[in-house]
Amino acid sequence: MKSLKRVLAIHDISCFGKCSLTVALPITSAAGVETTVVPTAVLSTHTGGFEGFTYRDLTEDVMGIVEHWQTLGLHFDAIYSGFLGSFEQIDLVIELIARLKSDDTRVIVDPVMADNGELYSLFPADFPQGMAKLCAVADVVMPNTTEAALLLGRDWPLPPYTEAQVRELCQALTDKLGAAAAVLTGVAFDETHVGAASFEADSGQFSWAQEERVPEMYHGTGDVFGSVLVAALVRGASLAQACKAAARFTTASIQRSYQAQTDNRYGVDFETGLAGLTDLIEESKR
Ligand code: PXL
Repeated sequence: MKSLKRVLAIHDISCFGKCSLTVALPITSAAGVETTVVPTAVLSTHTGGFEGFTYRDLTEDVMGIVEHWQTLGLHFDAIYSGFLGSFEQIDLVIELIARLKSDDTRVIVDPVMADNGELYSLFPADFPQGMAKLCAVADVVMPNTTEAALLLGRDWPLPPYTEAQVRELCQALTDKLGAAAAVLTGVAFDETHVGAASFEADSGQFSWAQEERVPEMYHGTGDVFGSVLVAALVRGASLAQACKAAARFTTASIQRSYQAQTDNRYGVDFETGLAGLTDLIEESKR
């Protein structure tokens, strides 16, 4: 038997609302990938649309966890970071990567901080500069179009986009941030489809995955997409294949929640898709 691939997921735990670790853990595990976690904070809910949520910061615990693991000599096939609550946490994750990364570890950074043209209100205006520092140590950066614009210090380009515009944005992300590859989410070429695009700086390979647009926004979909992307990459999919699998799985999850008419803040029904996830990833590789 071959041993399982191992991912380290660094996100908060939003106890209710299906995002960050409550999404990353089940999805990567269901994809047959061992999931190790560093929880950066515990919140009663995520911050998108709920009032009065609790927030326990776990910044102080992170380095102790890392130092213990260093005594164990653990190997990670991927390190996947998401929502981080402060500049201090960004610096800690940069240090964690330096200490735990091996030559063959893929570092995937989702610079969670903005959507729909706006920085989330809990972050200061210079937060994108901190995230850009973290992106510089990533193999793959995974912003949505708003985050990409903030990272590059540009205005948010209103969708729909042209192919040339998306390619230029992806290339600028790798050129200016120093990451080897970029996956751009929230990419729409017309009114009825949406998906992701990917670009690899070394080969210049650019590709995209488009799915039918559901006319509703749901919380946590970036984390669903990112978790499938990471699982597919460590299972040997190319970046373009991993994007296709992630877009397909995320859209199917959104469609189920849209049909069930659940509250947008409560996340999407990814659970129903878990049993078929490994097959979906393997099919994307053919
Ligand atoms: O899904 C990203 C995310 C993760 N964690 C927390 C959040 C958000 C997005 O708003 O608030 C706490």
